[in-house]
Amino acid sequence: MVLSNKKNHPSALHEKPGISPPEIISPIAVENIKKIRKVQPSSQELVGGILAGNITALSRAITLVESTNSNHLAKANEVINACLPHANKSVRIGVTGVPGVGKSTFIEAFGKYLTSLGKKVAVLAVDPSSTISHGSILGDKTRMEELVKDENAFIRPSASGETLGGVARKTRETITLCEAAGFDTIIIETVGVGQSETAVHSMVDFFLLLKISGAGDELQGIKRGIMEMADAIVINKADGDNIRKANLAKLEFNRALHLFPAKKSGWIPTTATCSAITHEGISDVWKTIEQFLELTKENNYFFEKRKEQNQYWMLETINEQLKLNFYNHPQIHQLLDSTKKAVQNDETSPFAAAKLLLEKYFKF
Ligand SMILES: Nc1nc2c(ncn2[C@@H]2O[C@H](COP(=O)(O)OP(=O)(O)O)[C@@H](O)[C@H]2O)c(=O)[nH]1
Ligand SMILES: [Mg+2]
Repeated sequence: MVLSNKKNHPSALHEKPGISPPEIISPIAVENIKKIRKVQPSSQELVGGILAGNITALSRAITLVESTNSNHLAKANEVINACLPHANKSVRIGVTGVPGVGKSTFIEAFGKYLTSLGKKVAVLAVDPSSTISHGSILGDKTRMEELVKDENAFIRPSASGETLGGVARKTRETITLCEAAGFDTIIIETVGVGQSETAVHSMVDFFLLLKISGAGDELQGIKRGIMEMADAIVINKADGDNIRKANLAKLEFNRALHLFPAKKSGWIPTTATCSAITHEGISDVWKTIEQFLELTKENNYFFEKRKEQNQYWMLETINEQLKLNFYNHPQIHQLLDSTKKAVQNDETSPFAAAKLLLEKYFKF
């Protein structure tokens, strides 16, 4: 009885066959989109786009720079060479400091201040550890919420790579592309661990060291080399109860900086305090950089340093390529493991083994 009832009275879910709806996505459109996606823009098209300030073209070219595919790299080189005459008209600022000091928050506040002055700001990062942790990329994006939305700002997280040299080369080339796209202020954040500061120092005009106040032991644990590289030391988080301590830290750093030999630039490094949260002192950091630019352009140091940096990067690229070529050579790759073991077991000296491998490599 139940069954027959169901037959006569179809369930509420039953639908009468009506007019069938048109397909939402036409298969022809899908094919067309696929075709467009496959057609990569030529290097001339990319260059044209970049010079017109097109962000999509800029991002695509950076992706080529970051690629490991040799065709992509060849194309990237074409694009970079065509962009070079249009690059160079910028100020490049490096920002370093230990994790947690507030670099990303500072860059957000500083970047917003610069765009309010009508500047076009590109933010890049050198973080060779990001391939492992991925942490800083996520951190940066959330710390720079306002700057991400700013149409006069461009934020590109760190290129991934196995070596600092690789990441640094990609960042160097990305600077050229950003400048050709019309970005006049390039900010490069570095994680403040390992050797990344040295790499960043060698690609910027002005090097800013961010610090926070400690418990009166400001100078402990700070690497001498980093203080020597700094053009300005800025004590961040100078807000709330921290202001007094930050001012004391500033005095202490000021005293310490005077013990270093004079810089080739003729610039005397400055100390200041700021708060990336309240924005107190942020505009003063820019004033300092302007004074630095005025001095170093007048005494020509600015231009000389950029020339030196170009040479340095040529040599670094050669070193990097030679190393990669050696270690990626299939026969060397094979021999390396057994030779390493032989060295470990004292069967041969490290120097003799290295010499043998190099001799073999140059004969291949
Ligand atoms: N009170 C205060 N906190 C800050 C300031 N700048 C950054 N912070 C906080 O410090 C933490 C680390 O900041 P972040 O920008 O990620 O540091 P980074 O690792 O150096 O990039 C975050 O919780 C920020 O909100 C500041 O000027 N004042
Ligand atoms: Mg950060």
